[in-house]
Amino acid sequence: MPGAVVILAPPQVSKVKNLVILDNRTFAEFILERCEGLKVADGILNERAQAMNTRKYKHGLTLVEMLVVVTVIAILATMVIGIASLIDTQSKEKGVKSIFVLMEGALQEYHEFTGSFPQQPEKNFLNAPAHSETLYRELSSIPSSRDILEKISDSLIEIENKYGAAQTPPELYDPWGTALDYKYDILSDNFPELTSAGRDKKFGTADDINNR
Ligand SMILES: [Ca+2]
Ligand SMILES: [Ca+2]
Repeated sequence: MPGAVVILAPPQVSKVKNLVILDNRTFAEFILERCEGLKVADGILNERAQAMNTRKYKHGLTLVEMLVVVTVIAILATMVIGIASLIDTQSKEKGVKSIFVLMEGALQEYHEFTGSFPQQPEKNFLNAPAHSETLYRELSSIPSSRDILEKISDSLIEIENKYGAAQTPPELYDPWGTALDYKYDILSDNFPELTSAGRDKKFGTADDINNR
């Protein structure tokens, strides 16, 4: 068409060529530079990972901390064992007092029937099993006393025979397995004396339990 203005499109320039022109470098140099950049970034990431690992190591338990933990566990275990032992002792002490109540009842019945308590004037804890045998034999001879004796657990009577010792008259034991001592002297005592050797199984020590 005559007189028409023809507008030509601007020449297409590739982005890569643009970079080459702007930075005045070859494409190969550009790629190499980018690769270097990636290596640097990779190095930084490695350093960070190492730093994190170091921090993790620091958060682990040191030897001193381990010792503290072990000590605390040992103290707690000792406390638990101590409390269990205390509860066991208290329960056995209550058991002894219950036996004394029954024995006193049986002794009262014996006194009602005979007008006196079984005689056992010797004061010697070494002979406690023999003293206990005397008491058991006497109480068993009176029906109303024997009825009360039968309420006492079999586990507290005649333990020595259960372990194969020579057959001897039965006697009474405390929950720790020591024969109960019995003493009554009509000339000096108002009421018979019953004694358990207590937890330490020895007579004459502070933990002895007496009915008086
Ligand atoms: Ca015996
Ligand atoms: Ca004792």
